[in-house]
Amino acid sequence: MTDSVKKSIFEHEKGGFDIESIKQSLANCLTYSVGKGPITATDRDRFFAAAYLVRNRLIDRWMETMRSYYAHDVKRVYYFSLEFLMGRALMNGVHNLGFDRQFREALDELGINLDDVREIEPDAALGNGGLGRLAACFLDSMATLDLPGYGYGIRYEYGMFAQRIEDGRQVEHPDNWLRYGNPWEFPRPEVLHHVKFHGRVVQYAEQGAMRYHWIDTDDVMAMAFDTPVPGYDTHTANNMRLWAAKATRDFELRYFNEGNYVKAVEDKNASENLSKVLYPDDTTAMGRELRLKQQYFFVCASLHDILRRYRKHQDNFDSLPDKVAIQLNDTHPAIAIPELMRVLVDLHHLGWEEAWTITTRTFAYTNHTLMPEALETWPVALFENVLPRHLQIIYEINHRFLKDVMHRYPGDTGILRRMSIIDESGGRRIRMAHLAIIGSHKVNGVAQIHTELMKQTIFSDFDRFYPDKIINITNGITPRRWLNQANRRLAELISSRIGSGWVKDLGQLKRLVPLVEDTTFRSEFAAAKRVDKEHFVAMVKQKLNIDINADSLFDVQIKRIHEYKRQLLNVLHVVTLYNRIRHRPDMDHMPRTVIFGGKAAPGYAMAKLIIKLINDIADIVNNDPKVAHRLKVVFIPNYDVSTAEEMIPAADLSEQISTAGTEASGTGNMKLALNGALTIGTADGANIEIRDEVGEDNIFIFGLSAAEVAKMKASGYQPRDFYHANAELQAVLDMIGSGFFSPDELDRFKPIVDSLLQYGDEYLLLADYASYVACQKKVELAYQDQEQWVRKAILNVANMGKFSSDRTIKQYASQIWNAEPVVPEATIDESGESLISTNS
Ligand code: NBX
Ligand code: IMP
Repeated sequence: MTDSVKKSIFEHEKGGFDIESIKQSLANCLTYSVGKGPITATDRDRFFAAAYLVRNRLIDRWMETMRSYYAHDVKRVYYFSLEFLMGRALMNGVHNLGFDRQFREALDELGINLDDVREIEPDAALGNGGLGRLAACFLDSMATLDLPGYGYGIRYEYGMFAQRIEDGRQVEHPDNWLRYGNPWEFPRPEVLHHVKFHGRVVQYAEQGAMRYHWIDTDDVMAMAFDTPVPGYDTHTANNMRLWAAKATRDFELRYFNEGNYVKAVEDKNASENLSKVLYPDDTTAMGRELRLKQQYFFVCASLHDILRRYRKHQDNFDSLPDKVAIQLNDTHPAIAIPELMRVLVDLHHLGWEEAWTITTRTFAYTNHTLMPEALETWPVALFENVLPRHLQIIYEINHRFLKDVMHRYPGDTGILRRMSIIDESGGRRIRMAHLAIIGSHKVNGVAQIHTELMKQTIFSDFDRFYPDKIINITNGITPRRWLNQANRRLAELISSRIGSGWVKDLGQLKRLVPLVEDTTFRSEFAAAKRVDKEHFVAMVKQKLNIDINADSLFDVQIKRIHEYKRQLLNVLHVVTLYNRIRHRPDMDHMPRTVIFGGKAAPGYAMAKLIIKLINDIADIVNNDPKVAHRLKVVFIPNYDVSTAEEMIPAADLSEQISTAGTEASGTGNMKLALNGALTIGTADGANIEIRDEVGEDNIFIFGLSAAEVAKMKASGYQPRDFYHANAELQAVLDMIGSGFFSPDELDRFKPIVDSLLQYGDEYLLLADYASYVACQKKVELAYQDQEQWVRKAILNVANMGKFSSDRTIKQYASQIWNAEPVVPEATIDESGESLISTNS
């Protein structure tokens, strides 16, 4: 290749966003990066070429962003999370770089079908649900707002399992997402950190101070993989750094020297297992040693990486909290608190008090759930074995903390017991939430009601002890992925009327409010929804061979399957409608399609049985000639980020029906409302704030409030009273319990009915049933007046501005991180000379 050819390839790669450059670049990437020509290339090859094309256009921004952070020596924000549910990156990259139209046209001109290429990309599904997707939305917002924000986590080799439905049941399949390679990641084999486990602690006095050494450890290496995170319509591209476990060299040598080659390779495998798989449970704390090791593994590597970066400019730790903010995504990374203490005290010989001040000023903790089974605790004995020095440090933190508590509440032993990091009831366990609160300067809940309940219930002692520590920051979602990308039709309609400023400033959607009076706008809005519904109809036909009717109300519940989210309450309503149709077939029944999607934790038998129940009901209802297409039930398999992007634009009704007081916030509720679905929901989580924004008339709220739930539980809730008082409810439960929907196994669903009638109905389905069914009737009446319905839908979209994750992130930046945006500038001049020293 001549130099001039090389140069022209390079020029194409760096940059052009016009159609010709994109076409040229796609050909170049196919040839020089994938190694295929146009005749032999498969759709996968074309996907990789497209990915490299996008990636090449990101790299300069990414490097310039990193350099400008150094140049300005800015305060960096580090989001520590065991989960990042990123989804696909291709169109997000195209979109955030702002060349959607050119990209589509270029592919078109080359005769390449964009959908075929786009759908090759596996989702990056390194998360379970809300908590993991929130982390992904936050990365998008931090980059878009030019905040120096880094994601730190684990590069799981297997992400969230793929769900298949076989004979109506969930079957889990491994998510081998890296099989064909990941074009977005840059391996950094030189960025390696030692992570220690097990071993023992020796202590000795040195110059009048006690020193601690953690020795005889089993070590694992953490190797960095970097992924650029592009902001929308800005030069900023931030970094997400994920760690993969690698065996240490000396580990291998030990056995090789003993001549035991096979054992060496086996043990190498064992240590590399650390980053093998994501734990697929989103509400139950995992008391497993491997999970604890995953947590420490990524926390240790990340902290060392951060301190290395910090020390390029600083020779002591005094200004660490002015340069570094670390946000703990739930308690999963809370071990970072004793780890930073260990580094400062044991390795750098700071005094305890000084180290503690630095540590608490650096960390902040977000709580995502009040569910008792999700609150992480670890057996002391396990900790002692895996992280012996950290256990000592936790004891010291606890000892000093309890001394302060004792000072404040002399003689109150109850409060010491309640607030201690160590739970002494039963086996001794470490309460990670207490550690996280004590070691952070701010703790936040994720919606107003959630934060209030946190302060009144699980953390009430802490709220009294640290009056301004616990604050609320209501969740949000990125409007880039969840409207502008996922719903092109609606996005373009909106932009045609109010411009595209809303994409970065979602409050501008308010300018749609006057357009509810505009008949053209209303009919265009309805038409956009209609086309999205038809797309969904085609998808369901193709994937499931079920015929659904685009004229029916699309009633959608998509989220993890969990008893507290009450998919079962929705099911009870479905069977109620079925009975009404069966018993009065000649009456008018409004056509409705009830659509479910969601995964159950593999070990959660009740959730899996609910999936089977939905599918068994679907089989009967969908094939009953009496129903005559007025009711359809569909379970969409393998609900993930990409499926969500397909389903959300087609929804009319959004089911957000958790027992009041159980759903911390919810973010699916925001995505659906932003896409013009009306919500039927309880006064729970962010539903309450959505109601405040869109107005009572444009949302369907039913059921007990959180306070009423608490009161009913306290006064001895009797689900059977509700069963006996309501004939329709009774009929529904009797049908399910006696095998109407499972003629091949009559008592299949008895455990479900028993959980309600025999075992106390923990989530108060029966108490809310009548109110839910009545509310669904109101939904039907509203839907029958299409003009009014469309007005309500528009007002939902128009009033969702608050729920942009940009607003959320600005609040974190000002109320917790004290971080400022940095507008990156090109720091490399034309000749390629760096303008900033890169000496480290
Ligand atoms: O976090 C979710 C909540 O359930 C949602 O209400 C909320 O909108 C979302 C984002 O804030 N929580 C979640 O996905 N997982 C956990 O909360 C969780 C906590 C501890 C644990 C496992 C999962 N051991
Ligand atoms: P890290 O911050 O050391 O992980 O490096 C990330 C990126 O930041 C590097 O690939 C460089 O592009 C840039 N970078 C690293 N160190 C320096 C520095 O000292 N000055 C300017 N840029 C740097």
